[in-house]
Amino acid sequence: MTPMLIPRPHRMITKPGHFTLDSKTAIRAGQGAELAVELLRDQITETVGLAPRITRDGTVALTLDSRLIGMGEEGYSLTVSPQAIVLRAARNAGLLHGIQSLRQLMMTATGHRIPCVDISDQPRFAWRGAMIDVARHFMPVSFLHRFVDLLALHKLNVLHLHLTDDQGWRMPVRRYPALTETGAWRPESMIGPAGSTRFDGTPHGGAYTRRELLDLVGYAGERGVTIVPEIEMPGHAMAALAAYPELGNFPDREVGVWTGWGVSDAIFGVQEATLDFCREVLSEVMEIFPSPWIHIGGDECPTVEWERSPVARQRITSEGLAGSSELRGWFLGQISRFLVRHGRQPVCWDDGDHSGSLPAEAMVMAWRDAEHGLAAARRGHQVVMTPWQSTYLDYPQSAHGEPPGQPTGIVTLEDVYRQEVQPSTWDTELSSAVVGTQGQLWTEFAATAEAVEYLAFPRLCALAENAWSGQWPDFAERLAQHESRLKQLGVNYRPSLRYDRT
Ligand code: TNX
Repeated sequence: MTPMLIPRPHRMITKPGHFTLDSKTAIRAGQGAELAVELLRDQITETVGLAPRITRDGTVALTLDSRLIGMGEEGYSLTVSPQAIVLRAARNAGLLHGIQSLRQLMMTATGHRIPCVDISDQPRFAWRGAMIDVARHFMPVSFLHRFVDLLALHKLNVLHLHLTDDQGWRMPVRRYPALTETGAWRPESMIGPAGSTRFDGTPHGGAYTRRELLDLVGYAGERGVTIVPEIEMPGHAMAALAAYPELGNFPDREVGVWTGWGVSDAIFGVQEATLDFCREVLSEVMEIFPSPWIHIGGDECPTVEWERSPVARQRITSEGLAGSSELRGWFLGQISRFLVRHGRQPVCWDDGDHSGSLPAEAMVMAWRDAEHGLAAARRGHQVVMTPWQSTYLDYPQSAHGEPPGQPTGIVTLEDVYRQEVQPSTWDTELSSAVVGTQGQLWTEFAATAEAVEYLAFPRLCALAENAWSGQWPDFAERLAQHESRLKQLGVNYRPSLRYDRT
């Protein structure tokens, strides 16, 4: 059987013969490759049940060589011959990707025999990710580890963690303990779409500990995955307001952790104390997450409360803004500059960018459509393409046979695969603002890890291939083989890979 990888390597030649892994196989680590070697050893043990030694004369060799920098920060070359397996890269990230290619080869090998290949590989885009919303439904940290591993298998390198929203706050903050004591729990959840009148009657919630988040960051780092944390502001903030009503616009008004779905009018106020709160929270976020990028939300922020708030009106006057709609940009601009001062790159959803008040360093996620990505690129921002039409994995993947209780709308495997990450109509300079793409797993209608996996796969396989290597006619054929890997890992993927909308 010809081995087929996902994502498709930039160049891969299959040769006759094979390398046999057995109890005598040992791994040799070149200088700087010590960390990657640990991962390879674990992968060999997990996949074929051997526990190779690490020696100076092993026949599986990992080498870091800066002369390979022509293959980019994440490129690698992998040669399997009957005598040896040689993996080389300029950077650790490249070695980690090469290990995943080898892992895929091992997973489809018969009798520990790895077919001879010659691979040289590197990605099209630097940002290849998935976002998971752990606010609408809390996901156990063990699942996040598993999910990171599945991302790494597909050479996806970003896990964007949507940690806060109206329905729950999941990150502990030392200065504000009520965020997780109060803000992480809701009495029940809505069944059905926004505005539904049915509720499940059971409390829901949960929060991670600092230790758990630090361990997750470490685990992801060992696999070449960056965890990008998101703290939502100024909208989608009801869980925080439930814990600290004084951060809102009407402190005397009771706000609970929201049990419904949709967009709420209850948002952060623009008083100095609230901005201080956001900066304090982000300081603790930066302690836990070394990511160069910190996401501050910025989406779906109705301004009705600001229209009625004397504090907001005063802020509009003192800052010389045209009205309450400009306050959102002002708020995000303030917080973005704080992050920039701390050496981090702020990220926000495209509707947070409309008034042009973000610093140029801010990165924008274009979720409404590519046009909004273009607008952000014109304002000088880097852009991650996240259009709902092709990256919202919370939508069902077909019109038939999906579990009940899904949102209306369809995003097929093919919609994901065909996304034009750099639209051909953009001129070259603007196209180069696009750093990549990611899939969105919003969880209003996915209450369990199994449900999330079902939505994620195989659509993330398609996204990974599009982001790493582009679109290839043999994707369906390769995916059919890849299914056996998902099976081996016990992934609850959606079988019967139909492309159509019918
Ligand atoms: C819009 S996209 C949202 C989310 C929802 C999602 C459901 C975006 C930045 N906001 O709050 O979960 O739609 O598809």
